Amino acid sequence: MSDAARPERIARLRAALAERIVVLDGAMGTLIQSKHLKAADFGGAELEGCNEHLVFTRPELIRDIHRAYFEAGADVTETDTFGGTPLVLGEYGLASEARAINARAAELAREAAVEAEAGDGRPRWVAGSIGPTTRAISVTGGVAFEELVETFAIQAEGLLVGGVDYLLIETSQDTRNVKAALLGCERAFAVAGERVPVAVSGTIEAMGTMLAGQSVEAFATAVEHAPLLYIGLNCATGPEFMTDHIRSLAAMTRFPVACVPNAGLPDENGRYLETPHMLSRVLRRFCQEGWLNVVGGCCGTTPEHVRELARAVQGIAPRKADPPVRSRLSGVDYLEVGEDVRPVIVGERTNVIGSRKFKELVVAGAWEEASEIARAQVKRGAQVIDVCLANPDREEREDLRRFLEVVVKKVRVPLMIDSTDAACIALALTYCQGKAIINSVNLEDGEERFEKVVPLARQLGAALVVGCIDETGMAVSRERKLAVAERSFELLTGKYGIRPEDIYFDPLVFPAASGDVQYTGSAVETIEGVRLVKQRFPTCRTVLGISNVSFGLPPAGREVLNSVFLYHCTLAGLDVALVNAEKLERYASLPEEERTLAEDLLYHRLPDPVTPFAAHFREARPPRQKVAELPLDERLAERVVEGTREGLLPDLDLALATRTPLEVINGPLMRGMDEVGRLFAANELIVAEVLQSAEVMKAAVTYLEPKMDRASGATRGKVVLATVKGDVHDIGKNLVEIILANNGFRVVNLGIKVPPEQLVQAVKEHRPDILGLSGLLVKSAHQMVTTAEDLSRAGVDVPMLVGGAALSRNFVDRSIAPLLGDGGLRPGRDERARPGQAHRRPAPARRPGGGAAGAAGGAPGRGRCPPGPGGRGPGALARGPGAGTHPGRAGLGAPRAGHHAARRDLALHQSGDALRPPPGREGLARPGAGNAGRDGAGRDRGGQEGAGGEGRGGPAQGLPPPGADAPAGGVPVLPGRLGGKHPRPPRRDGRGGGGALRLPAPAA
Ligand code: B12
Repeated sequence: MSDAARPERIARLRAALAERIVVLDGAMGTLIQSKHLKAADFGGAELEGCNEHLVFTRPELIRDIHRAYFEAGADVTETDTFGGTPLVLGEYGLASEARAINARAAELAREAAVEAEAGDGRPRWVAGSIGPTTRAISVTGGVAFEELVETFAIQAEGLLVGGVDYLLIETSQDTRNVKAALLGCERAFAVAGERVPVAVSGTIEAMGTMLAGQSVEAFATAVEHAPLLYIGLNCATGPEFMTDHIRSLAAMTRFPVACVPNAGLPDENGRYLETPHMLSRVLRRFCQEGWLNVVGGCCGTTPEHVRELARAVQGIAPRKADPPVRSRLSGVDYLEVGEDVRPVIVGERTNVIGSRKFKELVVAGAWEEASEIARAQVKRGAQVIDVCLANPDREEREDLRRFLEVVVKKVRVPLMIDSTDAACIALALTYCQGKAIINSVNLEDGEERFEKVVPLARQLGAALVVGCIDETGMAVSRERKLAVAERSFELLTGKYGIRPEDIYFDPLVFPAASGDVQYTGSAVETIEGVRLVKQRFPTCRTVLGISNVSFGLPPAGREVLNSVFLYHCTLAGLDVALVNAEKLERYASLPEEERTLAEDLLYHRLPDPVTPFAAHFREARPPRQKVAELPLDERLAERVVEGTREGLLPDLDLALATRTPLEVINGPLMRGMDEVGRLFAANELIVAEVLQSAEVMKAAVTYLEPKMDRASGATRGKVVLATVKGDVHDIGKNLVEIILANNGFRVVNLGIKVPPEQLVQAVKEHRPDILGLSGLLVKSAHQMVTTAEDLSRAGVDVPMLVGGAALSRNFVDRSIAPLLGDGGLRPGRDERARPGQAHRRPAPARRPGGGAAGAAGGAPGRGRCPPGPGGRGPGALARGPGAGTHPGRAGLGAPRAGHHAARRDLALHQSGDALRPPPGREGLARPGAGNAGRDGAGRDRGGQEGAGGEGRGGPAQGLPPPGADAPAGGVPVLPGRLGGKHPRPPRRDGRGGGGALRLPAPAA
């Protein structure tokens, strides 16, 4: 191939991707395996199993495989180089031949492509296959990041020399490996003096994540910095199982999308059983849905699969990418920094400058304990962790390395890399599986810092905190903050190629009460600066280090000022806040007087607002009205609102003297939860505080559960329950579980964030009589529609019960029920329950001094969601005689004793008319008469032990961190697939074998 031809070929490939669905070839490894080669074919016993060496020893066989795929209708063939890095070839003593092997492999594929093109005049392309190597750096370790970069660079060099049209980083199990491969490709381009496009393909295992733990969203976010030819998924499972991952990927990425499945999941003998027809039927549907630009086959697929596939997708228009612009971050978990999650909380305690405890642990080299601080912050609601190891007395880089090695195994949330040293930032980014935020860059020394740091964000993938500082110093006034932001924006998006949604402006916080005159009145400038910057750059985000505002004040006053400042910044549009969420006073609980003192200071309302503020907090604060003095029900609600367990259990006992446990839950406790929701929507509580309230609610339910009536004999039927994908709310679902279990149902609780394919599997495994879905977010209502579609397509014919705050009867009837077959949502005897009984639960009486949204001086509370018509309708089971402790509510009542077949007994119930947010609520009803007796009705923890179920097992159980269904902080390490891609025959000497990742023993 002449050099001049390659750019032209690449241009044609790009054009083809926009015009039609491009077809990749099928498996290389399994096809080689099917030839039953002998040791001699590989070049001797020492090389047996080294598929890549066949390009020297059996070139005609490899060329024939390419030919066969082209002849079957493939547009692209992949080189026989899956294990072609020196790292993998080294296991056969072939490391030094890596360049030559890759070059030869590319030549063979090119020869076949040229031949095929000459035959029928259709263009053909060659993808240089780059496998994941035998080490996944986050999982197996045993390799340094730089070593990976170098090994991938050598492979890419060979592939370029041999004439590939693009490089395909495939079967990716660990995004740190992918990042190393992307850097390796860049290194190879520099050597070759020529670039080709790069595509990335990840592998989502049957458990729903990559081997190193990331979901498809977290993975796509982690590589979105690279200008990819396409992004896709390959290997692991058959196509059906990939449905949700591909749909999610297609919904979010700006790149073309590929789906390259195995011919099904291999059976116990390693055979792939999906026929060409089965595979192509599913992929055709994906194309018709508008999800794909590229299709192909992985392990187990043959030229026959490709032939049918090419035919099946012919004429279908490719996906047109039009994803919404979103600010995305990821660690192992994915985080979208959008309007509905404001303010995202960044834990600031893993910072040697801000936390003495952390600093001391670092000095002592107590890395485990130091990283426990990060974990504790996540557990208490931090959604990002700030990491700063810049102790001037120590070697920052080394400390950072030691700390990151431990912390990335403990926390799943994205990291904020807080350093002024570019080398430290670069190092830190190599430890992040996902997309971190760099804190920070600014124009203090002109563009110097942009020049040093911004390229790192572009090479390794990160968002940027951009401080409002320029050559003249830190911007104090709102106008200067905006001016610096405008200049930074122009430079970053224009000259440096940063996307607006990856810019997090920091309008800067100054001590409002330090006595330094230059900062007098600076707090209101920051608040208004946030507002101006957000108005000017709505696609960008804003971030503030909150605690600085109160520097120099008495400790009690600091936490109050921080809290009031955060509240006003959030109203002004703040997206991300660095705070110590554990210490923050709850804004909602502050006495009016303290709010006013704080607001006077922040808004600089008096000639001297500092003195009265400091005096108030220097003296002993006047006691607030004691919760203990409130009437019993208000007390219970208040403990939920305050997030405190103090006195909770004795109060529950008191309440039980006159009411059933369910009445206590549906009454004061739910009123407390509703008030939490209201305050949350009004920005008066932050997510960390809501978590504390949720823990109190859970503790109360745990305490009350054993005291509930139970039906005898768990024979009414089996229910599989789950909170839908993307949603972590589980209190309601767990309550439903208790009610059902107490009424004679066996419940399999799959946990939170359960994707459709896991539900399909659970239905197959558990064969339930009812499938119960819970979801509280508006997007969860839509997720239920998607889930119902997938269930119906998978032939699941189980009645479905749905519930949660954002659902309405109307939505369910119109959008979900029609998707299910006859066995689906059916009106049952509970049709008697009136639809549309919207009910708004009154908020508990506020304490004197406990202000409402929009308190003095503040703007009116800005809800996270537009006010709905009021009223909400959680799903209800068949409404028993005693249903509804609150008049006008369809209750989750007990099925009547004597009704046996769950399918007949239960039906879905929703009320209300529109898809809308809370706050009205339907209640739980007490078990119907005749259900007394305690038999400890069976409840299964997940049925997928260790994977999906968040479990309520046992009293005072911990809360899963937001976004994590796995045990807090831990990154799951799961067993690898047997065989891997392109499996190799066993080696006689038992060594090596390559191809599959070597993994530690499955975690217990
Ligand atoms: C506690 C809570 C949290 C806790 C959840 C802890 C946990 N382990 O569940 C935490 C702090 C983690 C949280 C996180 C978030 N939350 Co939240 N959260 C709430 C809150 C305050 C209470 C929910 C609750 O537990 N209620 C008590 C239970 C018992 O009631 P329930 O869940 O409604 O269940 C009843 C019925 O709905 C029904 N039901 C429920 N499921 C099912 C299933 C079946 C089969 C049946 C039959 C019935 C049924 O029966 C139950 C008993 O009556 C609500 C506000 C509210 N008042 O609902 C907001 C709320 C749901 N959250 C909200 C938001 C925005 C979020 C976040 C996005 C915020 C953020 N900054 O990150 C994240 C979302 C994370 C995610 N991906 O899911 C919004 C949703 C708005 C929207 N438009 O979508 C709400 C409405 C708050 C608000 N007003 O802004 N949240």
